[in-house]
Amino acid sequence: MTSVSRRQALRSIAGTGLLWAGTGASRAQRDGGAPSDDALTVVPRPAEMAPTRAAYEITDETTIMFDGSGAFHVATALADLLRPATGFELPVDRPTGSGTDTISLTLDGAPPTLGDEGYRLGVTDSGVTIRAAEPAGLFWGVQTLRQLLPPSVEADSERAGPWTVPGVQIRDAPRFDYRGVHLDVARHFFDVDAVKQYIDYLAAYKINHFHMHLTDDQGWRLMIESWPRLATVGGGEGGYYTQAEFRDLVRYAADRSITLVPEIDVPGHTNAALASYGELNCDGQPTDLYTGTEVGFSSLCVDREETYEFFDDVIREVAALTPGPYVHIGGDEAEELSEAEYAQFMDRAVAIVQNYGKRPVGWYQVLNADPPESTVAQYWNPSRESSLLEAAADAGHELLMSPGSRAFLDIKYNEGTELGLSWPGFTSVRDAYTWDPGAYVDGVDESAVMGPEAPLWSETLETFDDVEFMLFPRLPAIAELGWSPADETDWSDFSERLAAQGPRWDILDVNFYRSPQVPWPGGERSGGI
Ligand code: TNX
Repeated sequence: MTSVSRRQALRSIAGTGLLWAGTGASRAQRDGGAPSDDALTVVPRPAEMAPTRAAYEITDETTIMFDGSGAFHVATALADLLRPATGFELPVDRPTGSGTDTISLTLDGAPPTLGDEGYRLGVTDSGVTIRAAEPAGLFWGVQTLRQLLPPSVEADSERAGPWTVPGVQIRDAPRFDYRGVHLDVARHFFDVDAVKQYIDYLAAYKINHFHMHLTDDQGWRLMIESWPRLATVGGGEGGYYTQAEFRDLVRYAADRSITLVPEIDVPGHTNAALASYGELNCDGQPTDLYTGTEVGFSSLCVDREETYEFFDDVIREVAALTPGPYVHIGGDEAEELSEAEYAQFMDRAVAIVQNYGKRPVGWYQVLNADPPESTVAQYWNPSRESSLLEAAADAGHELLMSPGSRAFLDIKYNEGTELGLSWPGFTSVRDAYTWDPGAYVDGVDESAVMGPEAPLWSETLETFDDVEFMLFPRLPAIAELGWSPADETDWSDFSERLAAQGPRWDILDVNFYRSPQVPWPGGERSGGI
């Protein structure tokens, strides 16, 4: 780590009262050097992190203790994570005996200031303790512990230790309540196993919302029992999720502290629906299935009652499948409609979502229909100026920040990237990291921002290898912007911690982009992008 970043680490700790009695900023002078934070390459960077001289080695004597209902499933997740590579038994148990040689996960005694997702993690010579107010906080603490261990802990078969956790005291909580990543399964379909893998990646970087773009011109990917042809016809050759499969994904995400946000994109981006049911078209005739990449050419027929019966049925089923508070209704690029027609449709669509007890989310064009204040608007323009967004923030709307030139994970890294699009230019890893979700659009205050979300559109992505190549290493960049304090986000420090993730991805066999901006271990920095 550079001296600059180390200085920053000390400053942040000093500024937040995390220096331990008897150590203090003068420890370095007193005993000839503070403990090094070189091993503390955690991404996203914890809010407060102080290296200590302790170290704990996980051995075949280690027990995982849990305290409090809701902690058991996190303890099990930790055991599942550690057992393959260590080969240790790692029994999961309630607190017993001496309490030494334990990794202890407890919901007891956490200060309320930690919030729903915060945690404390402490390492002594005899064990590790993670404390949180809620299971989500414990789960994020476990993700931090994972990154404190050597990269080989990620292996799915036994590796040589030692499994040493460096001494550290961490107090951590996220900057934003909403840290999202999206996946477009409509342009290309990704099956349940692939999506679970994707969810695992999000969880490792403390992303807590997974937005699934389930429908578009090219495909309708979720079985709707009351309108089955949407999936069986509109799914085309790619396929769709049965409701049982989708429920499984919702549960898989929830087990990892991630809320699934389903998107049914209307009234545009609907060719797959229009091809499945003629009555959704103004002329009553089904369209042909479509596999191209144009946008803006399709629309539900806003003057037909069938359109609203269809949408009501769809949202009823989707709302029943997803326990989270949000249903995303798209609303982008409805270029076939006049402003009045668009508003006529959206007024009713938003009301339907609310009627099923959900909070509507729309791409920011939804603001053209003047929806109720509880509607969340997702910004995706590259521009830093938007009078529409400014007015929405003033009117009390909450906003998600997904600027196309920074947060879109489907944009090419540079002109040499074979996959991806380039409509907003290129987005290097550094570009993905060096912006502030709380201060991106002029005149929009951070208080109106729910958080960042990184969309991954799949027009050009046919395989899961392709998905991984665009996701890594920009996912951790956006994740850190969502989690870490704004004044702790420093590119040079981040790029070094990011570099330390590379060996983990190699072991996990992730197809990541080895950006020359990042000083990967063993690699030469070439100064490119
Ligand atoms: C814009 S962001 C779109 C998508 C494309 C994407 C490609 C938004 C609401 N619409 O339809 O897939 O750009 O980068």
